[in-house]
Amino acid sequence: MRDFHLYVITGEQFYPQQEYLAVIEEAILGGADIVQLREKNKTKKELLEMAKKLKELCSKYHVPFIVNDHIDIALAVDADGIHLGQDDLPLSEARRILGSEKIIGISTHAIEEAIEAERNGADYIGVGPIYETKSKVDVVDPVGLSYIKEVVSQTKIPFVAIGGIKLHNLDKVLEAGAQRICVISAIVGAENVKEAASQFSSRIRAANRSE
Ligand code: 3NM
Repeated sequence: MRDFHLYVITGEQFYPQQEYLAVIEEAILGGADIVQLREKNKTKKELLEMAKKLKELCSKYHVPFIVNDHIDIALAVDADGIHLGQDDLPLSEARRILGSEKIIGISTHAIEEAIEAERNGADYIGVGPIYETKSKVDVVDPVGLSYIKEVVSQTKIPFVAIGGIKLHNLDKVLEAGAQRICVISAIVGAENVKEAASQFSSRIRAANRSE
């Protein structure tokens, strides 16, 4: 897996007046270097159409394209990988279906889950929600910065910090040890998506350089 630093996820509720492809293209132009399709209120048919177009867009910019939850859609569009939740298909099954070349990520909310994901061969994990978020329903309470520190000290797996990360709290997340940041609302819901992505990107890169 090629490394990345700014992971952007779709969220149609944040740009009701805009076309998702245009929003995601702006995010990529601003610096997003991995993209995930995650829409919880769409039919499979709708998701498949979105996935096809997003895959094409991401390929144009050489940005990996990940599908949330739906392994059939990931396979159908030859996505670069899949992102799983704790209650989705087990990692070993996903790996068997997708093979060793595809990226498999999994959300984790506690150190035991992070250690298990690493042991089971995930390519990366989500670490969150760091702060409160309205972008995911039924999510656990915020885990805070301490969870980032635990993951840094107890695992070697690449991770993205996620959940309520905004420009005003980004520095704290980076200082806690996150090198990769995952964002929905603060980027796709921004008035100027490209500018928001660009600010996230340059601050993450600067923090990674100064380590
Ligand atoms: N997963 P925003 S938090 C999709 O903790 C998702 O696993 C989370 O959206 C986790 O950047 C989250 O708008 C929502 O807070 C992130």
